[in-house]
Amino acid sequence: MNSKFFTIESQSSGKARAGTIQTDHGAIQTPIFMPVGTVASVKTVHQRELREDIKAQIILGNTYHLYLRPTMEVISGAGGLHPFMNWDLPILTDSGGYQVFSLSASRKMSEEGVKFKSHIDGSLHFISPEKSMEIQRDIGADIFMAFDECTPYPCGYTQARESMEMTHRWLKRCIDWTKNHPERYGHKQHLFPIVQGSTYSDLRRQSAEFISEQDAVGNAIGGLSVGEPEEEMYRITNEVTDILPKEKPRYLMGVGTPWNILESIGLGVDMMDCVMPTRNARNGMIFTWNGVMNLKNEKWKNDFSALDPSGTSFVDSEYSKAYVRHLFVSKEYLGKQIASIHNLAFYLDLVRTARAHILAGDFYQWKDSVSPILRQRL
Ligand code: PRF
Repeated sequence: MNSKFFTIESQSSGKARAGTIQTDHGAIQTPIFMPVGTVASVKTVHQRELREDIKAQIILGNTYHLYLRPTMEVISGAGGLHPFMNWDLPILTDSGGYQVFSLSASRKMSEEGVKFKSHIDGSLHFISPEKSMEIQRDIGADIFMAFDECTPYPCGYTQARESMEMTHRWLKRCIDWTKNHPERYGHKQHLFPIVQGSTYSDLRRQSAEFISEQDAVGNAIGGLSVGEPEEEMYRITNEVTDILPKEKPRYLMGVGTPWNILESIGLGVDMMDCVMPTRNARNGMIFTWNGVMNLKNEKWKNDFSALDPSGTSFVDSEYSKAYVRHLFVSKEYLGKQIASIHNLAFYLDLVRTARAHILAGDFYQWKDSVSPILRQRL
């Protein structure tokens, strides 16, 4: 069964690989970028645009947000998140812990789980590893994440070790719960464990070995892109992908810029997600093969050329730079929508092109050729 979940089609001379993940809601061609749809909505973007224009193959949802609102009563009542939001391709959910720490008004963690106050109405809640599994099962995610603790950066060695050890104990509880409870909606739901260990090589090694031993169908790398220097992120990613089983997909959580994505693919990462394309779009920043553009800039005022002549989305040819600048200057919602569609289409084009070069056997040469532009500091 495990071998069918992920098939590697090509492994280039380095660690980059192209493959296919098979879920009951369809196949995912890797390497893949997964748009973030935190509250059952990829902000400003219709499901139809995601599917038909952007060509997203899988999107993310968040346990923390969906549990608080609209609540599991509503999502279960709808028959799960797929029918609720009318998205019939794969969905991956994050487990909640990471969002509790970044969003809730206050929280208290113990071995048992995390008590927290809702960022919406201040109400009190408790999520344990078991509860997180139950919620993600009820959401109907095709891939769901283990309940972990993401250490901040910087993090002292002892704290990083104790946190990692608790993440491992929580993982065992997630696996136990999952084994003892049936799936809800008739489609397969797969648990991915998460490697932690901050920036300490020995902890990362220990965590990657422990996670590998659990024999899940896929594995994730957490605790990165939390403020550490980029070189540290690449170093740890490289050390962890050396240990995680080659024949299973590897998901680097919350990464990153277009350049971070290409570097990570080069280190053997298969799946990535980040709010950057949509969040930056709402601030008027778009990513293109010719570098980043700030759409609010005066210099586009009278530029009636296409938004992005090298872009793959309909918005790139149908609207001009001057028009989209005008929408941003006028604070029109449509500006945010056009920029979000553009950025997601660019991120999907980026990973699709990376995949094509892996299959063609020249991924690393191609990456070097686009690095002068894509490596620009934001
Ligand atoms: N754990 C979980 N979700 C995450 C992270 C993590 O470490 C990160 C770290 N960049 C993003 N999202 N569960």
